[in-house]
Amino acid sequence: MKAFIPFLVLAIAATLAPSILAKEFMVGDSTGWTINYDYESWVKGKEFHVGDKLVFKYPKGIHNVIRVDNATAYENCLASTETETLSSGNDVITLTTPGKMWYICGVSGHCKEGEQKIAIEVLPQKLSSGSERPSPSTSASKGSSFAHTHHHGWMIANFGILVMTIIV
Ligand SMILES: *[C@@H]1O[C@H](CO)[C@@H](O)[C@H](O)[C@H]1NC(C)=O
Ligand SMILES: [Cu+2]
Repeated sequence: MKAFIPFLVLAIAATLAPSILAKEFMVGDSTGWTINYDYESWVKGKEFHVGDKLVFKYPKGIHNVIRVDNATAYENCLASTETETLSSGNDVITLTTPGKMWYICGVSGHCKEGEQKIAIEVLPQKLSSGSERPSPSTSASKGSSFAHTHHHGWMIANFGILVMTIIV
């Protein structure tokens, strides 16, 4: 009976496939968020979907992350005064809406001379791959609800595994 447990775990994981598709992108990979790095190339070939996360990692106090409103502001490194500045050194941004997104470092000169800026295109939420079931929640457009599904899914999975362990 114990031999079936891995299969049960797999079966549970498969039913949860849509909720574990969300990806976390470390901006700049091991280099992180800094000046004189080619973020344009880093973005190339990557697909960003609603529900995915961008992680900006840098020594706290050295850089920051500010969202800018449009391509013009991005080109000219103009941060909107209304957007919040992230400065924890480990800033996680969950992509919640499809469309273009622009982020820059607000430290003087870093965006303009240091090219510390990133522009991405966010695609709609990825739901179907790896699952043949019709998706009941295709209309979900908010990344936040996605994050909840994610957590819930794992709680259910853990509970399922616990129950199976007790039964066996
Ligand atoms: C672009 O964003 C800037 C900065 O927030 C703003 O001042 C400007 O009006 C915006 N331009 C367009 C075309 O929306
Ligand atoms: Cu900076």
